[in-house]
Amino acid sequence: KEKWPRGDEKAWKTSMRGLDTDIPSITKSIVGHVQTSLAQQAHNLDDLGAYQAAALSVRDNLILNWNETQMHYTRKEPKRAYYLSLEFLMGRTLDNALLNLGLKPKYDDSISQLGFRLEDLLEQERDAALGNGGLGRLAACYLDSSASQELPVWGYGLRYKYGIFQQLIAPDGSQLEAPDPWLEHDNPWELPRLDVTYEVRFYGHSERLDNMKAVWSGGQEVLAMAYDTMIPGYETKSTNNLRLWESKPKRGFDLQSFNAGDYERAVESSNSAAAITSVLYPNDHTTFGKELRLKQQYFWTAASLADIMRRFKNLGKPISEFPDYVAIQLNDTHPTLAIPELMRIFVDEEDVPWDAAWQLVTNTFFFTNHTVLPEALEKWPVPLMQNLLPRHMQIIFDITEIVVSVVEKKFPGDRERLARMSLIEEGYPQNIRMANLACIGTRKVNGVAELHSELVRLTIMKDFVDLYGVSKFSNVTNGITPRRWLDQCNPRLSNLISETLKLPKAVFLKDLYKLEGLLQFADDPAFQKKWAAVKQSNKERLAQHVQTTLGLKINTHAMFDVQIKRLHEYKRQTLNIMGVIHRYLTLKDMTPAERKKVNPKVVLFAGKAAPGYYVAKLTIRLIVNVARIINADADTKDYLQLYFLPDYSVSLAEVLIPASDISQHISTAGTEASGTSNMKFCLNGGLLVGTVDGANIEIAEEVGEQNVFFFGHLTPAVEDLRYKHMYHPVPVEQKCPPLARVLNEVSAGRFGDGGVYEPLLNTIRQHDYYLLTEDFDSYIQALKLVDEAYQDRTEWIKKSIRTTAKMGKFSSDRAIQDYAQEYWNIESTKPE
Ligand code: B1N
Repeated sequence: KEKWPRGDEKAWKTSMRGLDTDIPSITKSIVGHVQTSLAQQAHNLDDLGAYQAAALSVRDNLILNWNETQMHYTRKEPKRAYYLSLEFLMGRTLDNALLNLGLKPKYDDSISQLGFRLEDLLEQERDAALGNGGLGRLAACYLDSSASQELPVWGYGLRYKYGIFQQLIAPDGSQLEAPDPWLEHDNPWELPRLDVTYEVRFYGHSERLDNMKAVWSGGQEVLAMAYDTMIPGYETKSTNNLRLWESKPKRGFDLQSFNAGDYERAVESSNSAAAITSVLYPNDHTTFGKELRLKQQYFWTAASLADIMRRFKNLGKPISEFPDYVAIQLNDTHPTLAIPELMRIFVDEEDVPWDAAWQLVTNTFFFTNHTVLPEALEKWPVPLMQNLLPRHMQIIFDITEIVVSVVEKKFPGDRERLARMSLIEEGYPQNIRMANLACIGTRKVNGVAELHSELVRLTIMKDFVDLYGVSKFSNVTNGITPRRWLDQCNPRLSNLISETLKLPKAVFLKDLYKLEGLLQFADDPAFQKKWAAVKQSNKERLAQHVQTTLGLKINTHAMFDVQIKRLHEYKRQTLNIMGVIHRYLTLKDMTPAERKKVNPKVVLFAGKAAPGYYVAKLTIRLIVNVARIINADADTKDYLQLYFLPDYSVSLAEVLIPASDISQHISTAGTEASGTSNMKFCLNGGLLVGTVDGANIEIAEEVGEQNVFFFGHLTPAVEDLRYKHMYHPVPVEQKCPPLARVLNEVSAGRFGDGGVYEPLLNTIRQHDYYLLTEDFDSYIQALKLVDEAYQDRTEWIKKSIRTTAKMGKFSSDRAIQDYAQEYWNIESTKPE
């Protein structure tokens, strides 16, 4: 063995840095970074520079903890879990890192000494927005919970040069997209790993040998380079890793072996190596079958598996022990190619016999499904796969043989069943069903809320439940990290809770069930007053933010009603805006004296639409233009205000959520797998208006139905209603006159742009696939109950307190414990 350390051991030992945890060393470290890392000086340092220096100083601390944690893992050799996600919606890091390290007050002091304000510096940071919505933010919460619970978990993803697009609103109210150059100011939170690179092959040809083996050669090779982001645990040294891959051209590009057609494509800029990780695809819940997207998926899974394999091999264990050291969670079907890729590594490179390799693979992977919407289920055309990944196509065909033989054995002669379960969907072209592959290649499959997991078993995975039995299919209800979604976004509330429960924050931030202690204070008028004051100051903070960023003046003495999420027909922002218009028309019908009795309300929307999703974009345009009319109407503007806040982001959510009185989660029953912002609002004392869908149901179970505002048809009714709409359509005028009135006002141009909204209105008038006409009446009724409940402010505050108190279940710590114990079989372990 090599001598360690090299050179003079004493020189090493006496020179090792420790953490900067006292104010003088923190100040020294920040100033040191100003001087050397930034090459700036006190006289020319602005907020951005000060942010960068502070970030670099915090980063030093993170790196020291990271080094220790990773060294500990290397020595201890625990089983590790890897979370493969094409999206990680991290948001900002500085504030979170300071809170997790427990150093926020000290940095605050130190930064003030240097003449800056920590709050201002925090605002300098750009969001890391490498995700579309809930699925990506869930991955981020899970990393926080894994590190906080000292679990050996790494994330693997892609380092997109451009994250989710920036949303602008054009003068006519429609969405415009601009690129998100988040790396422009340099990203202090990532460490480029020039020495961690792998070659990834595309195209070429695969020649079969005997023993199910093959040799894959030729084609194009690109380089994957690692960038590491430190993931600090809360109140622990444990600091995990998020490894993101960047694509780079490899020198000695083998263009020679390309056939003429491939050569053409190889020189196209969109297909060049660097293009692979250039941009996050901004579509959720739709698949396009674009080659670049498939390239992203393979590039990422191949690099991640090569890295995992290298780490495993360093252990010197026999390959048969792979699943004893490695668990891999597939975040939706996006990383499903990891299944044939690991087969390729085992069979072609490690000489493992096919059947043994299949055993190892199916004991390594776990699969989470996040949606049952048919348009979201990934399928890849066979010819595309064949051309891009010829070896994987062979392996997929060979795995298909496994499916055929087990199905044939259990259900002899049931050809229809076989056709449904096959990995290959017949057609022109044939398609590969990634969800089927993800199911048969993994040990367990889970949905993300009870109802959703049930629907997974009853619909998309039904045949597989028949085959494997129900125990392979279970549920892990999603969760959110209370560090970011309580303490960081709502420090006033976490302070109040801490003071009231006489507990250090860390106690309930690590064990969210502790919030139940608030129940005994729900009837205490002094506490209620403080509770209401926190909500009020959060409304003012939001109003201030909107005033400075958009120049709009929000009435902070109104009820705040918020819907923030991706724009999608199934999420029914249209139902909300139609409800707002209905409210406006009702107000207009009233006499001034009647209006005076109405409690003022501010309705806030935010969210992005996929750039190619016409109806969703039209919904934004309608909201913006309705807002213009309503907010300018002297009769009603004191009672109803409407805003669409552009460019929704994690950072904006952190300001919006603590300010809400109610939030809307109003998907057609059975369509929203879970939802996670519903949990965030409730944790911050906002009440929920929602359908009986996703995690709303479990929230109601916890807080009691009397504390939520449920409406709408239930899941079992949806299918029949859709059938009726298809074959026995009833005009809206007949079915739901109040909604018909709203639609007609929009059609008639009351909110401008006469005619342009017809395609949107027609989705309701014609098939009404998402059943707005069925749920509108009960929706309006629910909002009326909200108004009535809000009149009795004391009762309202009690509901709010009780809601927060019962959010224990929705901590992502609980969800991660479930994955760690029931799926990955990993244990906590920490340095020292
Ligand atoms: O995943 C979240 C859930 O809380 C939401 O209910 C669910 O809608 C969301 C294709 C998706 N499902 N599917 C996606 C994202 C990107 C993409 O390219 C699909 N996102 C969800 C967390 O479980």
